[in-house]
Amino acid sequence: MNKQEIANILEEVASLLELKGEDPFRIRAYRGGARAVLNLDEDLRQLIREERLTEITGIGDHLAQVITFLSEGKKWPLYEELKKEIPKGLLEMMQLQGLGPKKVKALYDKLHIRSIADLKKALQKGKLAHLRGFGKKTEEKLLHAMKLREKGTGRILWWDAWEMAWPLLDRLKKSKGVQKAEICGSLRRKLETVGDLDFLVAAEPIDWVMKTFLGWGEEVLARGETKASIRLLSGMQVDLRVVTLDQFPFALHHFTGSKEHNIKIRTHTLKRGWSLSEYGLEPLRKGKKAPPIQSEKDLYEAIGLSYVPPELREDRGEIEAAAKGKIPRLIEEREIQGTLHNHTTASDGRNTLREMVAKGEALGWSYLGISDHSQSSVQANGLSEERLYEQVEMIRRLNRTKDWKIHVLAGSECDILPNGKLDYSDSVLRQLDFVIASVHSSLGQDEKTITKRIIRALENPYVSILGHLTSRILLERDPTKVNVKKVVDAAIANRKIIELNGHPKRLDMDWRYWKEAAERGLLCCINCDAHAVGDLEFVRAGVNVARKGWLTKEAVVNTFPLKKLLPFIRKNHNYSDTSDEEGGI
Ligand code: DGT
Ligand code: CA
Ligand code: CA
Ligand code: ZN
Repeated sequence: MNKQEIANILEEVASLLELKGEDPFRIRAYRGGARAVLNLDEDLRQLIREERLTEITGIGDHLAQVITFLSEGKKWPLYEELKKEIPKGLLEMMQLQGLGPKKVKALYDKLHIRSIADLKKALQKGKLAHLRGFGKKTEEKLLHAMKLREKGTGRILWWDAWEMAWPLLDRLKKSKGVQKAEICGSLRRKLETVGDLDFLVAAEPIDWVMKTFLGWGEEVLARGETKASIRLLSGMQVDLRVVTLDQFPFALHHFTGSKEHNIKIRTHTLKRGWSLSEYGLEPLRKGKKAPPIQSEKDLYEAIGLSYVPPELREDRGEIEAAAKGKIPRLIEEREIQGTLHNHTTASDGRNTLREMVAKGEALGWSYLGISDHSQSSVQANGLSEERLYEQVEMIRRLNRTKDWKIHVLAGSECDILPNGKLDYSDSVLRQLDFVIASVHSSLGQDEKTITKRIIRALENPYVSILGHLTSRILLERDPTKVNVKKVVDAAIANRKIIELNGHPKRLDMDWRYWKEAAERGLLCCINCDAHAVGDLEFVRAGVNVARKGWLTKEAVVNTFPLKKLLPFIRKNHNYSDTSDEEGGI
């Protein structure tokens, strides 16, 4: 069992105990354990081997035992008992927005609701209205949450799909007879959510790899000589196609998609006198001979196009650009020099300032911005002015110690209040190195109001960056109704940066807007919205979708070295105010 799977089980046990109304202390311990496992910097297996698990904060003797047990693939009696005792549907119900363990328990005890399907029926019959603690509002919320869930059925976040897929790819590659193996489909194109996993393999003979693959299935959905589909225990569908080495580049291109890209490419190819299929390239007139093709790059070249990276294959002008040799050199993860949207234990983060800084340094970044929540975000333990000043002072001191090479920037993720004012006064904001302004409340405002609200915030001279434009949570919460074009116009006019929030659940502003916005001069900052050290790796998810948005390093301010970055994030500051406090820049 890998660390994701172990964390999932700990989390599930915590939820099951919660449903039983058990000791909150115990529940918190399992939940903390799940997080600790997920955030491990070191290799889990090595920690187990060296019996050093208990050195990790949040993992005591008991948890260490459980984790060791699970990692060896053994059954954990407590988990098995709980699963028998509590209907599976209750856990699924807890994933609905607005339904915590107490409410689920009440529904089960009083109305015998055991699944989302039961709940839907009860809602339709208006049965919930009489239950204590379930008003009209809760009913509406639940109906909406259910609709969202149905819409999103089957799709999962790219990040989760990737975690699931890469170990499988590894196993395919090691399987007997396999010459080449690749991930295809939306996962390879780095789409924000993924419907199923697609694998392509070149193998000779094919029966070994086929057998291995079918063995992973909880259920075999389809099987043929060269293709098969299975369903994993998690419910995810996985497709496999096996081809010969000669066919591999053609099949790789075909199964990477998108469908729209494929259709356009085929039309383009026909016009040039060739017919392209998943098996090869054939001349329309006899006598013509196709050049040797060993890679996708050869394939694109043979049909008169420059190579199109998978992220761009969405039929958004990439074929036209490739025909003119105008595919840009897309941004790469290694070009990122730091990120700015990061939380610490001062607000709702799980790691301290020092821990976050140490991780930033370990990643080789040259700067790290700290942007805890502002005072109105009470639920996120937002900082009062006084606490913000203390933090700024702490950061300045930390920079002076020269304990780290990385430079820490003192900022804030300042709420944009419902009327468009900021949550701190200008005299506070001007003392910061940068300000991210974000909407966290009144998400239901109509388009005109919320658009005006955000534009007003962008007009504040001390705001540097607009955070997660639409506040969407992928597969969970719809984006706000903001008019993106107007906000982008305002950002450009006020010379503000818009964030590309790399949190796998956000990826906001959406990649579909970036190409045009950047062409018109908008600058991007790829952030992690990190609430723990492990989250700093979300930068990869941000870079993925930045690439889908055609962004190059010139359009992304956090590829700039510190000296070049500062004028962009503080351009309206009066530099004399901040005197020599930033020594060392
Ligand atoms: P997903 O799974 O919904 O996230 O999206 P994809 O793009 O992975 O779609 P999937 O798994 O149905 O198919 C994988 C690729 O196979 C797809 O991107 C392009 C290719 N493909 C599938 N069906 C068709 C088709 O009807 N026509 C063409 N030209 N290509 C197809
Ligand atoms: Ca797919
Ligand atoms: Ca598929
Ligand atoms: Zn936020």
